[in-house]
Amino acid sequence: MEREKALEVVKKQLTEHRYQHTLGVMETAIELSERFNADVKKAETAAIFHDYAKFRPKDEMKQIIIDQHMPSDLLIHNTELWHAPVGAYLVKTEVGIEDEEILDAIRFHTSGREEMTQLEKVIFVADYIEPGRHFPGVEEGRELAKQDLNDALIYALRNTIMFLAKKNHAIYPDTLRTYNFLIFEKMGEF
Ligand code: DGI
Ligand code: FE
Ligand code: FE
Repeated sequence: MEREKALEVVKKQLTEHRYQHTLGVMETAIELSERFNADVKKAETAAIFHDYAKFRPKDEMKQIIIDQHMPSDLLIHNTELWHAPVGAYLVKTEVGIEDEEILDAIRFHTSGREEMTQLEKVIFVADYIEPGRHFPGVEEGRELAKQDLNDALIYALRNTIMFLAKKNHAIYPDTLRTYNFLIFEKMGEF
């Protein structure tokens, strides 16, 4: 889908603030794809649609998780996790995007997963470091992403895990699995 058309479609689903975030993720994802050899066009499309389901009513998302046999452990965890897999489903059924690599990048953009593709990593990191993000540590994430995509990803995961743990929130198992996988993989490098 052409960029202008895709942006027009997603804009209707988002607040102005979330739309500006989406533009930031798009620009960052294109940059990272060029730097780390992911498919630039797929990254653009995945970035544009990554938060497509962000403002769907919780009961609609819950029903989709149940009906589409998505992992049921999602239902006991933070509802903020739901828009990623539900977004992949809706982007396929409502927008008509069929490319499974793009849909997986949307599906795993919040939790991550073991053995992420380059495209999935690019979207995850771009979501974390886009220019509109302002939180302590974001600048270090941006610096790491200039050199090493895995290091930026580990950093984003570690910060998210620590942020949730400090607030006494549960950590979704896939988030921890992603972190552990990357750490073991990195240890294997030495
Ligand atoms: O949709 P965005 O705000 O752009 O970013 P996102 O898709 O990464 O969602 C971030 C939210 O998801 C944030 O409020 C924390 C929450 N979250 C991410 N990972 C986990 C999580 N919540 C729990 N409980 N466990 C997680 O592992
Ligand atoms: Fe998101
Ligand atoms: Fe986002």
